[in-house]
Amino acid sequence: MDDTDELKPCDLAGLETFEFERVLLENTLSGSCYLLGKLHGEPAIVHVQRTAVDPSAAPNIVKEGLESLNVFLDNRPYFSAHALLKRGPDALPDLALKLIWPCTEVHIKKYTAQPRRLLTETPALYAQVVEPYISSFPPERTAWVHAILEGRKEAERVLFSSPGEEGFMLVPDLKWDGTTTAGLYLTAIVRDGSIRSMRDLERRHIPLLKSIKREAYSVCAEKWDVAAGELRLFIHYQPSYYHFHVHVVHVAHEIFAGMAVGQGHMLDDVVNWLELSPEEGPSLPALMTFTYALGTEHGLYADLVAGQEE
Ligand code: G7M
Repeated sequence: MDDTDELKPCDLAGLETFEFERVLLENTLSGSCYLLGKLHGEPAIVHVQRTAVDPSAAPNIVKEGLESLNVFLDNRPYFSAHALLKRGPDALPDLALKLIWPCTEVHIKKYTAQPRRLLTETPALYAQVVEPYISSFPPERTAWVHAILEGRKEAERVLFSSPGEEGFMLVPDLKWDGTTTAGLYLTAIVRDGSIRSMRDLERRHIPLLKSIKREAYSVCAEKWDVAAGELRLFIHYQPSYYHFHVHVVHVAHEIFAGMAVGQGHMLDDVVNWLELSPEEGPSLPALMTFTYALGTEHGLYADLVAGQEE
């Protein structure tokens, strides 16, 4: 969640005072929704989602973990039922909740259902529209990144950390609650704030990108017994914040918008572009034209459309 640094000691515990305004987005696949409302007088987004079922816990749940069962379809050999889980000290959580509070207009736009359209960004359009947009990005939007890098937030969750300009940190992504290995989702955040997106990468960053890959493989093997061939390492363009980071996601993870063609770029491919870049002058990521989809409410959308038409 953005702006975690600014969280006052509110918290999810104050949710009973949440004043609901409207549903921003509904996802029938994950059975989740984003609600907009007010918390302690300030705008808030609450993401409500059913927790994933851990396959290793499922047999026991089915055998002895159910409090009640309501069969609503009986058409042998097909049966469907609603069930309630038994309470108790070992009970599994029913919901995974996330809160963005206080949230901004940018958050509201981001999580509002909206059509997506394909756009083509040439290097000229990058210089004219995207670069100024990135430069004007308020520093508060990445306060949570600095809080992680400086060890003020999420310190107990850090999986790997290396110091210096060429260092980075590996942490579980906000989206992963750690329940299932198939949902494994980590983020590698680089320390060098001058790399704002994939477009800023140069040949000299190859060792950094390779060490992200190496450490991600090693952490996932040691901690979750997940092999290199089970991991998809990729970069978003456009990302939602401009401090360079790499997504590390289990190959069995449900496909989501950020994995769509155009939006996600394999880390290995990006390393290869850098290896093929000229020794002098701009690197391939700076010279390439990218085609990707953007939500029509995205801060870049209108200017990119206008720029394309010129
Ligand atoms: O590449 P893109 O900018 O789209 O992805 C950003 C990633 O950062 C997403 O996968 C978010 O879930 C993740 N993320 C965002 N925030 C605000 C946090 C946070 O506070 N902590 C962690 N660990 N991950 C975050």
